[in-house]
Amino acid sequence: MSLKFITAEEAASFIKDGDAIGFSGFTAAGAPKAVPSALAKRAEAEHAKGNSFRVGMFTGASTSDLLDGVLARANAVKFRTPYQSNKDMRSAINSGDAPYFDLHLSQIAQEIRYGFLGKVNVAIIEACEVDEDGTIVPTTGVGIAPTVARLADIVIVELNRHHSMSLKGMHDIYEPADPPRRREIPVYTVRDRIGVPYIKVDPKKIVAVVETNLPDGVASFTPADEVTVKIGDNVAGFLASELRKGIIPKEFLPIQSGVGNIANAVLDSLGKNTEIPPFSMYTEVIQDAVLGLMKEGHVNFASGSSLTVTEGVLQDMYHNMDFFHNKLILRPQEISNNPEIVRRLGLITINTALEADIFGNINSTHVSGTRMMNGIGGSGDFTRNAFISIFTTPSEAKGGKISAFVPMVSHLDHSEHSVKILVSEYGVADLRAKTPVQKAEAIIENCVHPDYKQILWDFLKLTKGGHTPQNLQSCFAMHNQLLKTGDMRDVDFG
Ligand code: 0RQ
Repeated sequence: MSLKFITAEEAASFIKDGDAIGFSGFTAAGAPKAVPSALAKRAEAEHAKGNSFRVGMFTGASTSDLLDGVLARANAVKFRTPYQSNKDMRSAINSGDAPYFDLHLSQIAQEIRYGFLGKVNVAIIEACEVDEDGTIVPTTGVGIAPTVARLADIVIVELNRHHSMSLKGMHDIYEPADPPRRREIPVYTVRDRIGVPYIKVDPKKIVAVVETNLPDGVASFTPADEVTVKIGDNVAGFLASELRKGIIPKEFLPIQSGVGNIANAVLDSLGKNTEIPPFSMYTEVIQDAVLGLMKEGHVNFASGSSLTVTEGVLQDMYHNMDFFHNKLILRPQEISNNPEIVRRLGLITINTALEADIFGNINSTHVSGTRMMNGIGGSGDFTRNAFISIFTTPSEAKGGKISAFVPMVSHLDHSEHSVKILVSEYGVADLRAKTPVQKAEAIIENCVHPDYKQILWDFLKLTKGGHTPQNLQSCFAMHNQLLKTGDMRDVDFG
C-alpha cells in the first residue's frame, strides 16, 4: 500500500466535529506541529459559519503552543486530558471553555484501553520515519502514541524532517496486556529493552502523511538563581548524607526528576557533589541538564518518555550520536512512569510542589485550591512508589506574599503518607518516622521562610488534641488573607 503524502489542511479535513484525537509526544517533544494548526483554522472557519467544531484531546503530557495553544485559542476543545502547561489552554480550562480532567500520566493509555475515556477516532503521530507496511518510528517523544495509533480508526503521520534518522533504535515500544492477563513488566534495570524500536499499525489506517520540518521549540531555562541553587545543594547534601549512612546503596539509585528550573538546579548540584557517584535516570522527561551530565560522566544512562531539550543541545546530540545512542532509551509513558517499575528499581524521586502543608501534604496543581496550573503529571506515579520521595519548593512565591508552607493545603495531590522529604532553600525536613506534630515542627524549623515561621508556630499553638492537631476554623486563614489583602503575611488567626 503506498503512503498518501498530502498537506496539513487536507489531513485536517479527515477530522470531524466531536472526534477524539490521540496525539503523540510528551511535552513539546514529539508532539505534532502542523495538523493541529490546520485543524484550529478549520474550527475557526466552521465557528464563523455558526457551526460547532470541537475535538477531544488525549496527549502524553503538555505539548507546545502549536498544539494546545492553537486549539485553545480557536475554542476547539471538547475535552482535554491528562496534563498541559500552555498559557491559553490553562485560561480556557479555568474559564470552563476547555473541559479538563487531570490524570496520572502512567494511567492514560490503560484508561483508554479499559474504555473509561471513550473512543479514539484519530491518532496524529509525529515520526522520523514511516513505512508502507505501517511501521512508524517516533521522534523525540513517545507518550501514548503506541496505544492511540493502535486503537484509532485512522492515523495521520507528521513526518518531521527536522529530526535525525539516527533516532532510530533509541525507542523501546511495549504495551502491557490488560488484566487479567497482565504479567510483570520485565524492566529490571534502567537499561533493559523489552519491546521493539517502532510503532506498528495496520497500514490501511494511515490515511495521510504530512511532511514537516519543524523544531520542537523547547524553551531555554532561565539561569539558576540563588534560591534554586540552594534548593539543589540541599537535595544533593541530603542524598550524600543518606549515602554515607548506608541507607542509599553505595552504587546509588536511579533518579527521577521533574521539569523546570528547580529540577535543572538539582541535577546540576547532584553532578557537582563529589560524594555522589555517577548515576542513572529513570524518569519521564530527559532535559538539557541530563545530556550535559552525561558528557561530564556524572550520568551514565537515562530512560524517559521524551528528550525535551533545547535546539542546540539536540543538534549537539545528533552530532555525537555514537556517544549518546547506547545511553538513552525512549519509552511509552506507561512504562517510563510505571508504578511497578518505579518501586522495583527503587527510584529517588524529586518533584516540585506549589504548596505543602505543615503535616506534609502536597498541592502540585491548584493555585489557591481552585485554579488549575498544569496537572498532576507524573509526580504521583513516582512519589507514591519511590524508594525515597522528595518534594522541593521555594519557601515563598510572588515576592513573599504567598508562603509555600500553609496549615492545610488548599488542594491535595500527594498525601503525607507518600511524601518523605521536603526541601526549600532554607533546608531539609525529613518526615520519615515522625508523628504529624513532629513533622510540623521539622517543616517549620527547617523549610519555612523567616517571615512565616512565627505565623506557623502561632498556628500550631492554636491546635488542640487529636493525632493530627488541625484547627478547622483557622486552617485556611492564610489563604483567606491572600484573597482579602493579597498578602498572607497580614494573617491574624484571631
Ligand atoms: O508563577 O509563572 O507567574 O512566575 O507558580 O512556580 O516556582 O516557577 O515552579 O515552574 O517548577 O512549577 C508545581 C507548577 C511548579 C510544576 C509546579 C507560582 C510561581 C510561578 C510556577 P509565574 P515555579 P515550576 C514532571 C513531574 C506537577 C507535575 C509534576 C508542576 C509559578 O512543577 O506542574 O510534578 N508540577 N510533574 O510564582 C500561587 C502558590 C505558588 C504559586 C508557586 N503557592 N500559590 N502561585 N506559584 N507557588 C513533569 C511532567 O509531568 C511532564
